[in-house]
Amino acid sequence: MEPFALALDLATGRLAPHTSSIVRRVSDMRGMYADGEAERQLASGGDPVVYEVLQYDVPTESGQLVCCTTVIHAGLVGDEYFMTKGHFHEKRETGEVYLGLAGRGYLLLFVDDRAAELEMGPGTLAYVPPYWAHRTLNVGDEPFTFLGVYPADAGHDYGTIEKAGFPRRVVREGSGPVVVQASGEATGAVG
Ligand code: M6P
Ligand code: ZN
Repeated sequence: MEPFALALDLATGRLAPHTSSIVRRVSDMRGMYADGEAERQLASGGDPVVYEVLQYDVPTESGQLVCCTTVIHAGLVGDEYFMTKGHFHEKRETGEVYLGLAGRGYLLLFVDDRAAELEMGPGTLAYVPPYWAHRTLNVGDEPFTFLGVYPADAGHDYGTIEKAGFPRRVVREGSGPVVVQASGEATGAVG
């Protein structure tokens, strides 16, 4: 791998050039939102884009670092904010760093019976320790964008989240976000 420099637009999260991208719509996230009926209606209606990931690929080997940006659009499925699928790393002992670029978001994390949520905005540097599952979401009216850096051989384990879900959700109550237990019980107002 040769050294390289990319242009990162701090306002939009656009990375140029990028060599791969992911676009996830509501229909790509079946079963992940609490309100299944709202999810089905959105998916069979306009099926909006929930988030996009732009990445400059490097070899998937120990020592390499992936740099990617994520743009989560503003929106709700029922009362739950647009969010990423969320994942553990297949190599559980690898961590990740996020840097908030624009918009307002949350980072949800959990490991075993511990859960955490971190508010994110422009300039927030958030650390995902090894072993913790992580999911981000947009609680604002504008796109929430952030840079992520993680070991290229970390791998994404989505299956565990698809089966077990996250222990906490972030929903809109009135005009702002509230963190609730996945069962629906409030843990206290935030933001
Ligand atoms: C961040 C990083 C990426 C991840 C993306 C979307 O940019 O953690 O590795 O792919 O968010 O999250 P997910 O893979 O959970 O859909
Ligand atoms: Zn990750």
